[in-house]
Amino acid sequence: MSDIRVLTGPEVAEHNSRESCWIIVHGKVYDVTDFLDEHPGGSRIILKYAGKDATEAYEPIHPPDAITTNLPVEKHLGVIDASTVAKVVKEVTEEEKARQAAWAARPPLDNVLNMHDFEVVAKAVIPEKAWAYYSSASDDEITIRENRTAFQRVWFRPRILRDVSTVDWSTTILGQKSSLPLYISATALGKLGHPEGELCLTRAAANHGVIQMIATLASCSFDDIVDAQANDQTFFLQLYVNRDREITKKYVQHAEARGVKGLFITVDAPQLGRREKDMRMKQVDDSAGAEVQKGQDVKKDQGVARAISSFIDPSLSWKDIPWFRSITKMPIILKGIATAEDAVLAYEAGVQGIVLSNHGGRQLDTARSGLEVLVEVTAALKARGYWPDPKFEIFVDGGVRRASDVLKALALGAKAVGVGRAFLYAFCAYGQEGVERAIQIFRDEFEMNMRLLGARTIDDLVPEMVDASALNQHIVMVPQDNLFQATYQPLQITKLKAG
Ligand code: 173
Repeated sequence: MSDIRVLTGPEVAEHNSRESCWIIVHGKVYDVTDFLDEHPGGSRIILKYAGKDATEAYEPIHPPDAITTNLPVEKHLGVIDASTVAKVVKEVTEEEKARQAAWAARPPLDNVLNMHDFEVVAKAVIPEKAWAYYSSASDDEITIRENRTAFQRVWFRPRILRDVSTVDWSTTILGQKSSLPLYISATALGKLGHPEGELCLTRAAANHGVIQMIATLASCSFDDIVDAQANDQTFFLQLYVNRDREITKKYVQHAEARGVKGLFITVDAPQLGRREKDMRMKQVDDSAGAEVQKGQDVKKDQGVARAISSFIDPSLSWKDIPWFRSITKMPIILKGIATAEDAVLAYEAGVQGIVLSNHGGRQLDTARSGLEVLVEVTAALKARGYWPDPKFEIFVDGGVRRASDVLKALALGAKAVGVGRAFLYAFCAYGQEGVERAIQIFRDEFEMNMRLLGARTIDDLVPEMVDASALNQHIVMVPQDNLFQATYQPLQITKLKAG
């Protein structure tokens, strides 16, 4: 006889209050009453599902094992008898109808010619909440725009008559082969935008020899992603450091045991930036909240990302680097360096690389672009005799949408660049196939641009191939990037309540 308790829908439905709150997730029933105030996203969102099935809301935002690891076993009440749960005929909202229509009306993939096209399609087909979370950046969103315009302040100095009948843009990143001089950078919560989430990236990357950086806060679990590994593909891991270092240690060592080839520690997010598009979406949600939540403590103003980021340790410091070295043999890379001073400290701390990044414009607004920082970093490292050093690689991310962007960063000394949102939007719009198409587009652009630049291999990309003299001039006339201007959605201001 099985001792697993089987519960019915009406039984669960009785526990629909702050005093007794049960929820169903993936067919199992949990008593979360005592957990309400500990929930990083606030109690209100759980209370919305009190006595009900919360799976749909839970799934994109939590790793599959979040509930089982956070809730003591005695709160795992049993399984639900599915036949007793009234099938909720979900009302199809106007927003949902519009999205379904947009999905059906997506242009054929062949019509997608560049990364901006993916962004337009993604915006039309994903839930508003997902769009708000992905596209948002901090404060006035100056830095996210600067990430694009910085690339436009660097101009090419192409060389001619160099027999470019064959060109080769393959490279190595931290000693790992890569078919392109870029990697898929970490972005969180992939299932908000596509039901298969980050696995779309994994499968496409495997087919094209591209390296994927797995995000700590991916919607798919780390093991689901690594289990999908094919063609000997390479993974890196992006790490948010937990206040509980034992958790971090276990996670890092598990990743190493599973063959991950580089540990990218995020160092620019001791607290998450205020992303107003995301926060406004939360206000919309809240105003639709149920009576049961009125007057309860809610972390109202945070948006999706801030709600789930409370485990990140703001006390992380340079003193922790030797500890990381002691727990793993993976190369360690600091992601989020924004000055020459810190690049020098990173080199002296003995890490294997740095990512010059402003977190896609999502952290400190008016922080400079990674591309601009690159120029001062290479100069400072060179002046101290630290660089070039084959054991220290410099990466740049933020705003990369074209192979020409990548080539500029490489000419200025980057080993490779990270591409986050562009691939995210590709899978939101077309799943795995979208990511494959995005990689193909990058490949076509590399071929053409390297020929036109007179670079046969990555080694031919030298500083003399670019004019970066305007890079740190923040007020200069730049030609408009028409596609970007047309697809980029400006911030909204608050609306007066209807009287
Ligand atoms: O940029 C982000 O949104 C991000 O890095 C993050 C951090 C914590 C939780 C979710 C996402």
